[in-house]
Amino acid sequence: MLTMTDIIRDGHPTLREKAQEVALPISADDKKTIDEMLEFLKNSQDEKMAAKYKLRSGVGIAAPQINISKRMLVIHFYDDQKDTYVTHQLINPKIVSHSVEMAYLPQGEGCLSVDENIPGLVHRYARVTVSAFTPDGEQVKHRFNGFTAIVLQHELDHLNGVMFYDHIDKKDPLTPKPGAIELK
Ligand code: K2U
Ligand code: NI
Repeated sequence: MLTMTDIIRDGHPTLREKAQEVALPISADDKKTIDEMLEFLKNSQDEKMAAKYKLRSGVGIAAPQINISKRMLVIHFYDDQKDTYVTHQLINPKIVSHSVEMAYLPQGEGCLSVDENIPGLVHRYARVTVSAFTPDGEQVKHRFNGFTAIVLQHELDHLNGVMFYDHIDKKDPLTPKPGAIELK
């Protein structure tokens, strides 16, 4: 199982690389990796497992964060509005369209690969349409909004060597951009 020792930290060159497309059909190795990434998120959200293995809670993870420079990401979290889990294992994901409108989390963002808190608003597209492949090789298209859109864009940034704090306005980190939606 993956633990925090498998997660590389800010400053590691892999976090600044553009990750490589995954060859399809996905290899057994890549399938194992993307399943371990999902297992990590589930474990990190399980009180007992997180305490036992000292896991930081995560709602998303991208392969470069475990030093695998491939275009694979996983998001997994409980959506209490829909009363169900949101779970996606996406291979070679691509934003094919997005809103003009921007959105942000009022508390800012964190990252499993960044140990310190970096305050500041991260403005992202409020809605994105993503084309990707599932581990079973099916091509899918998802329209994400709200928190899911934020998580997806945070993870997709990792595939392009972008860190969340790259988006923070250095001069005015805590001022929302005009028209941007504050997400609860
Ligand atoms: O990619 C990662 O480092 C995982 C991040 C993803 C993320 C952070 C902030 C905003 C959206 C996505 C971790 O999930 S950070 C921990 C966390 C946990 C619950 C809610 C928000 C952030
Ligand atoms: Ni991150």
